Amino acid sequence: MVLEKLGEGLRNAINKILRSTVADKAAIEELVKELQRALLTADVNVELVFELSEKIQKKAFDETLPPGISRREHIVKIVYDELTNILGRKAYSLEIKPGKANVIMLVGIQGSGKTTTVAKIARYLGRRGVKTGVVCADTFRAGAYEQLQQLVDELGVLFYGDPNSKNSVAVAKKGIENLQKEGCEVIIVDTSGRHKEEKGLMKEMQDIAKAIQPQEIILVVDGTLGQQASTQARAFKDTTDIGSIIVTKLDGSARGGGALSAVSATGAPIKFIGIGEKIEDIESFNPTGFVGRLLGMGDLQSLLDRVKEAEITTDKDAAMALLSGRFTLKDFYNSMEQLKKMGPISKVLELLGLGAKVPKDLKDVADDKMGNWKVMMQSMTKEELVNPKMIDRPRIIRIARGSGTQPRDVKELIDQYFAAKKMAKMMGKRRLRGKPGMQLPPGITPDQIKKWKG
Ligand SMILES: Nc1nc2c(ncn2[C@@H]2O[C@H](COP(=O)(O)OP(=O)(O)O)[C@@H](O)[C@H]2O)c(=O)[nH]1
Ligand SMILES: [Mg+2]
Repeated sequence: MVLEKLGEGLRNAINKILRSTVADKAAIEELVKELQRALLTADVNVELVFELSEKIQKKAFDETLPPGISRREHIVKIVYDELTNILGRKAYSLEIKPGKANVIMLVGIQGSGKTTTVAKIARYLGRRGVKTGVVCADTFRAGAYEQLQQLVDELGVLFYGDPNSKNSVAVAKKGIENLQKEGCEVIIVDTSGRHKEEKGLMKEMQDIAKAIQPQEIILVVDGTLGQQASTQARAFKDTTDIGSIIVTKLDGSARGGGALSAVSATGAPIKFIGIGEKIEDIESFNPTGFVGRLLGMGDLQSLLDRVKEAEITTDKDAAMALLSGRFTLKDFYNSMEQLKKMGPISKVLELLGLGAKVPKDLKDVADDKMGNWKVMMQSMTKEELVNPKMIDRPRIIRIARGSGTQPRDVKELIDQYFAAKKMAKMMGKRRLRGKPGMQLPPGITPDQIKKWKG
């Protein structure tokens, strides 16, 4: 299992909070302490760990709970999100342009796992139907040629090398030429990495890259280095903008978590991870899935699904409340504000499949005028808020003056309100009819819904 020890530590911490009777301050502190211990043991950078702890502590109490989700469950979701964050969140993949030979060059210091990884990627691509060839351009290390040849021997992967040449650039060029003629879509070039320090390695890389013009250069980094891995990653990222990274030896390494998070913190995309000595021990790296597995998918996945669902329900119900027919100006404002929390209003309505049905004005206006609306509403009387119909021209002028806005702004708010109301009348009846067991968004009561429905 990859990062076994880290996963165990994280799972223990999470199970503890899930089993606790109350998720109070003390329980959160305990959770954070255990997470810290697990992460620091895995050599994750201290600053990263403290940043993560702070975020978890803050969000644990600051965020509104989605309906039907307990504080404890919500906290687990937060932990999951924050862990994913330090691993980069995004998944990257190899980009293979069709109709030409894509040259990929692997670099990295000796022993990092380049040659093994060349063969692993060749197999990986071959199994996905990509015609792949490999070139041994390591003319430095004795036996490099045989090593790669043996690794790819039974894979149906084309191989090029020249055990008698000492000129790596010439071999690389010749290999690419040959394999191109054979119709390879991807050609992977293995290099020697004979320079041990970053500077020399980068220079060596640039020399070969200049000669063979690869589409992509991949730095292979040894995951057992822990957070030290970031030194190479950073030097690499500064040197090339067509670079991505593979972190190897994450199987059984106690410091792999540190390596992954530190490399990810440099902003260099991690495309694969090496998880064993065997040729099939490679995976494309997907931070969300990876963290899920670390934390022990099964139970966690259903919890995450439930939180997500509850969040979507909240969105929907807030929208429905907005669209439910008879509401006061204040209800209108509250609902819009609720929606706004979830993102740009136009986006939220689109997600709900309502985008097309909502008047364009309302969508455009709502996103940037709500601050003004609030001030104007503060200048209205209680009666006006409940019954906006009574707001005539003199009242409009008074409200505008009181809120430091223009009468046309006040008029616009009122128009928007009536537009929303009209639309709601059309849709609300249909939409709100019978929704047994419907979860109400926080702050909205069944009575309110009844009132809105009329
Ligand atoms: N456990 C483990 N060993 C690996 C992994 N990748 C490479 N190795 C081992 O690391 C050593 C060096 O690998 P090699 O490919 O020759 O490195 P190179 O010098 O960069 O070409 C070999 O013993 C490999 O079997 C991995 O993901 N996990
Ligand atoms: Mg090698």
